Amino acid sequence: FAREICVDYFILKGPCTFPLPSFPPHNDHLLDVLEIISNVIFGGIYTVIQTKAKITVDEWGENYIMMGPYYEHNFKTQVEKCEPPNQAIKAAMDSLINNGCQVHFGRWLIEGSPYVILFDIGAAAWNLDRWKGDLWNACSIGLPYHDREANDSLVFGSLVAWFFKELTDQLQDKPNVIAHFHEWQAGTGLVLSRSRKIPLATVFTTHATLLGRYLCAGNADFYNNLDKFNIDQEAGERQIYHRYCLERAAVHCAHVFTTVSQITAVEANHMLHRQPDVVTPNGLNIRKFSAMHEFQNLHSMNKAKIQEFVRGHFYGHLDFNLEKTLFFFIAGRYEFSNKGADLFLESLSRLNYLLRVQKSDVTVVVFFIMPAKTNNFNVESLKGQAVRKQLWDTAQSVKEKFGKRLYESLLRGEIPDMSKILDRDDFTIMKRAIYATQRHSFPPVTTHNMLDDSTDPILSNIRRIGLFNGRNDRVKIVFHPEFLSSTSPLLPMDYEEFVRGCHLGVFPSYYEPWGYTPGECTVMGIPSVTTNLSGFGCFMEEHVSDPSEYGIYIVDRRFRSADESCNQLTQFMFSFCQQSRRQRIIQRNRTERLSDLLDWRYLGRFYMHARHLALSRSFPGKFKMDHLNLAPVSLSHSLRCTLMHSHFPRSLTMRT
Ligand code: U2F
Ligand code: UDP
Ligand code: G6P
Repeated sequence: FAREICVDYFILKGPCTFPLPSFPPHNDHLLDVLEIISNVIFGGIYTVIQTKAKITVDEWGENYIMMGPYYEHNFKTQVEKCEPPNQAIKAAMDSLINNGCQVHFGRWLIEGSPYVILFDIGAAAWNLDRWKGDLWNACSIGLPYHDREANDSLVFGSLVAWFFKELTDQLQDKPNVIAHFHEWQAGTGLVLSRSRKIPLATVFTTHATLLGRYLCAGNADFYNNLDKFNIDQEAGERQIYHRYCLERAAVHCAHVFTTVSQITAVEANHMLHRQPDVVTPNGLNIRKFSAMHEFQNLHSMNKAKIQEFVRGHFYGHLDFNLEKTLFFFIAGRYEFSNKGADLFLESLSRLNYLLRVQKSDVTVVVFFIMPAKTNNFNVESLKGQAVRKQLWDTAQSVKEKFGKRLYESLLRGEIPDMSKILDRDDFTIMKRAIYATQRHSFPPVTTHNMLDDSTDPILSNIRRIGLFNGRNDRVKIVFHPEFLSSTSPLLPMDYEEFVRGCHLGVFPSYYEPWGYTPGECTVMGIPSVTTNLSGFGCFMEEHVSDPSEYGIYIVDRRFRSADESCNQLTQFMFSFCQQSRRQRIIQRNRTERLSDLLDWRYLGRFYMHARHLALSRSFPGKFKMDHLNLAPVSLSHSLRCTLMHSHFPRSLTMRT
């Protein structure tokens, strides 16, 4: 462990009070870990499951299996079908299949290649009414017919519980099984398994509480009133009472309950009435480059791609210097106030004012990457890229002619008359190309045709603050209401490339149990803004003594008024605009050095701890905490040990 982590200890604050296991448990008991997720396609939970696979496979090998719903297309494109390696699993699957269910087994083609068991919800949906009855008998929760997601989760959960019954019958009391469920959609399987007394060690992780998400999105003063909400009534009014009951039941049925951050632990205590046993912070798979300059080069290459897009998008208005243009962005689920887009827009308006009155030569292009309802790219944005392409082609063809004539002239031993080397036709072509770049409107704020243009919160606020990409504006806005893809005709980059090409990620969330986006920036060496209401921001504040030195700017949204937070964010961005290129390069190097702190190789230990705790609670006769080597190890102690093995030059105190 000590040798795995290479973070200089003096950037870390005091000891972490959390007990960490020092070694994996003995494998004598042939444990199986089954991790159950439901309908997660994209977003943070997907990132957790996908990135954590590698270290879990390293720990458990063939005994680690993920379970989820079956989607034909995903199965065909991402899973390699194979036979279960374990006879008991095969028998349990066969038992379901012989009863008319469809269950698939394979390897998920991601890093670590974990095994997956996938249950076809549609093929088992005919059992729905009967299984609704079973759920009612188990815990008196009824599901309305119109809530498709809740009904699907019941079918999925019933299949999972049935599978566990068959599996544990096969195993008798030989190996023990740990089942780890994520989110309420998977929680039904946990509730049913426990009510049927199936011998499993269970863990339930919530990545956000249902009510927390709803209440915050509704503009409630959430954190000041945590203990005052009438939670049953609030859930009822939002017509999510049954979902909330499923979530709360899963939380209370689990042997071990975990959540992703301390701030969500407090929230869960109030919204779900159980204090989490373990906080399991979200990590990432850190890919280390052999040299610092490699990730700096990636920044440079990807920035050039963004600059190309900007050349097209702002054609006819390119009166700003691209070498002095900074790219900021916000990305994620489109929850306008939860993700802090409201605060961001207001601060951008103030930043624009500051840059203008200071007559700054810096321009900031801000990207909003948040999926909304659209019907494809708009004509103006596509035209921008076509115009840029045309100018490029014109320049190329004139360059060819110029080069050829120059070459021939040199062969004749003459230096040509530069004013005559191009003829009238060439000038005509160039003039036509320039005339085509005239436009009578401002460069568009959005790249797509929005379905709810008049009511869209980002667009409405842009209209209010008047940031329309005018010539005098130093802050320009591009709202890309779709996640990025390398096949886009407009901005052909995937998300990772885009992040690397930007200068600053801005994520001033109000409700953010963890928030992967700023962490992803960190590991790519891109500075970012987060808040002390996000799990990530609190984690950094807890462990790093001066996060802003390392390119993590934490906006105080807890103890300041909205206006003060807005000014603070404006100031962060304004100071950032005043940095020189050299300062930015140095800061990126420092940011990247924090990435070890976010590596699953270290953070995965909290998941290990949760599993051990679940074993000791569900099978107390077999597993005791001390058998499981759970002597408390403090974070700073471990990190201090690493000093001796540190591969890094310890230059962290260097100031820019
Ligand atoms: C928490 O975030 P979640 O992952 O639970 O948020 P979800 O709403 O489940 O994320 C999935 C979203 O991804 C979006 C879509 C889903 O709602 O809007 N989406 C999409 O629809 N299509 C795409 O192509 C890409 C995305 C929590 F809020 C975070 O703070 C935590 O970091 C996270 C992990 O613990 O859990
Ligand atoms: N993301 C993505 N493509 C995009 C924008 C975002 O794949 O164009 C991913 C991003 O990498 C991150 C996730 O969406 O992993 C958002 O996670 P976060 O925890 O910030 O928020 P959540 O959506 O889970 O609330
Ligand atoms: C990287 C590259 C440098 C480039 C710099 C631009 O560090 O290695 O060659 O000059 O990026 O930085 P900037 O912050 O101006 O995009």
